Amino acid sequence: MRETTPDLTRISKYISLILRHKPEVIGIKLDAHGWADVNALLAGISRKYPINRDILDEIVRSDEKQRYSFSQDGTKIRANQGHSVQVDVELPVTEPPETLYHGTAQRFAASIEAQGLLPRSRLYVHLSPDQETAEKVGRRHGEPVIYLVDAGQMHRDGYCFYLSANGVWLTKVVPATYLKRLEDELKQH
Ligand code: HQG
Repeated sequence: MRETTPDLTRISKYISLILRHKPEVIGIKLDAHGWADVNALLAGISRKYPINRDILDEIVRSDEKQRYSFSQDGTKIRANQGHSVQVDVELPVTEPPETLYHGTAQRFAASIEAQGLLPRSRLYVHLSPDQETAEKVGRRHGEPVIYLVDAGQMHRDGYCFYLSANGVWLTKVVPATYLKRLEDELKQH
């Protein structure tokens, strides 16, 4: 994943856990907008991994998905998207492109085609701007399948879309009627 050292990847995964899902693992709280105090985060992580502000800066700077942002004054940090905890990261409502993509695993296909896309443990369904990104997301779960999402029609029908600071499209649900499965081309490769 990350091209630098494996240790940074491990620390970054821990930071994702803290800033998206379980701040309590290091005894901190996120504020209503998802921000954590940088010093409190560093103190908490340092009980498990060697870290300092320079290392954190490097993790944030080099993250290939730009998962984290600092506040303007640099004293706070938050995840740009992906939360399961109820926070409002002030995502701008944004008009989506006509088509967005969702990569998932084959084994979820029947359920998705019956129920549509649901956020499951996260606050939103995550959608990708292109097929290639969706394929990578799907492969995290198993043999991938990609859905085309008729985001333009959803938008015209009144569904809200949000664009995260790192380019991930988010929406609450995608009813099955707006989904089209990209037929099994990927399996040929
Ligand atoms: C599936 C990564 C059955 C859904 C990525 C997905 C992304 C259903 C899984 C971000 C379903 C949830 C999010 C239904 C949805 N029945 N399965 N009705 N509706 N699902 O990990 O979208 O590396 O919570 O298809 O790049 O895979 O963590 O969501 O397979 O942007 O920064 O339920 O996480 O970024 O899985 O990934 P996830 P996701 P990070």
